Amino acid sequence: MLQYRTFTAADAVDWARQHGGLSDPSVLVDAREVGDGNLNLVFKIFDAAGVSRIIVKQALPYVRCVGESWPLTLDRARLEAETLREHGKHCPQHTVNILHYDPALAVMVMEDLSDHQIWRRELVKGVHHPQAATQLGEYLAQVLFHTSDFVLPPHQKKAQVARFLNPELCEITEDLFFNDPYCDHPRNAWPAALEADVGALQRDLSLKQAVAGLKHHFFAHAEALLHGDIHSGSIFVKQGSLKAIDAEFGFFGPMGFDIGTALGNLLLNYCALPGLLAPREAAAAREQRLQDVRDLWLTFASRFLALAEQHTRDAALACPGYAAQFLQKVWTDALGYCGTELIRRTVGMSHVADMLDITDPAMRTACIAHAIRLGKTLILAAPHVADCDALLARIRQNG
Ligand code: SR1
Ligand code: MG
Repeated sequence: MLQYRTFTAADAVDWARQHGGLSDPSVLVDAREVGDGNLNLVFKIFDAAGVSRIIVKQALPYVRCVGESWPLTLDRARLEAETLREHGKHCPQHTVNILHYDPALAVMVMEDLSDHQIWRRELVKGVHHPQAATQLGEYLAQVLFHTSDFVLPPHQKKAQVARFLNPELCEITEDLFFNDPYCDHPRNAWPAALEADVGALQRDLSLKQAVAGLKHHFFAHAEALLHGDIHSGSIFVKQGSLKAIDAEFGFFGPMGFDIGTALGNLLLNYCALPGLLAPREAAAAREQRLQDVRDLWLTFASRFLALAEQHTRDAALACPGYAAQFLQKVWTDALGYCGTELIRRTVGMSHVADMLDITDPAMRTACIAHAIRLGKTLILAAPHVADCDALLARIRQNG
């Protein structure tokens, strides 16, 4: 039985040779640690020509971006590998392929996506991928529908819920999304000029009640196997292709959380664009982001409804009109969660490159202020925003 140890580059090469599935593993000669996320080690494994061929990812026993003072379960590697494998069954074209997983070492070997780019980096540069939002809507519809009660028999569903219990990673989300930004917490950070805005946010009782409702729903609604952290940094794109990665936050939760997280990151970019690009380019890119929002939701909703018409296993859930009614609730939840993503990424701990890369401090502050305002509006207005057109109108009104 292997004992856990932190991989060196040489270990990663050796592991990729054993488990990468190459017909001639000896071509793999070198590794570079490239992880820029908050939690894990990620090695690219190269052949002699310097071409990256395989990825080896290892969970550390703590939160990487904080250090050993914040321990974290190694079981998250299992949850990530199994979530991605489960999602890969339902949407292989948009899910990274996991080639091997080792529980003792908390190591995964996966397909190399070096011909793709991280979507957030593209959005920050103003590079448009016109099919990405539609593809993300397709991914979310397939994986959420097929892991829900619309498809899984009750005993199987409950066994899956148990298999994907993820209390430690969920607790991170519970704290970072729904607690920290609304109180005085050392993990929070915002520009000094926004002190009054954040103070008002933290004293807003109606807002805090709405956030409590979203947190409670996150605790209590095991609707489908979520990705759990589907922001634009967890998505690789190239023209015509999209792949979801990084599913260590996977668990059975409310569908609106995944959709809201995805929409929230498009809107963070929307708010940041005036600080990232020249005015004319920023205005054009903002229209593209709004189109992305529309494409994502409309694709998700239409694919979900089509799947529900063809495949609903449960007699009660198959009742005509029920799937559409359910989707309306998912939409309302998604808008609320979208608002919490905007606020936790600007007031809370995990800030995003969309804002951090704005070089002019005054402009950065203005963009962050916009995201906070929009987040607050969405959380409060979610039950009154009937559809995508109403959402886009609210976003435009918000500045
Ligand atoms: C301590 S982990 C902080 C954030 O990084 C991950 O990517 C998740 O978004 C999490 O909330
Ligand atoms: Mg991640």
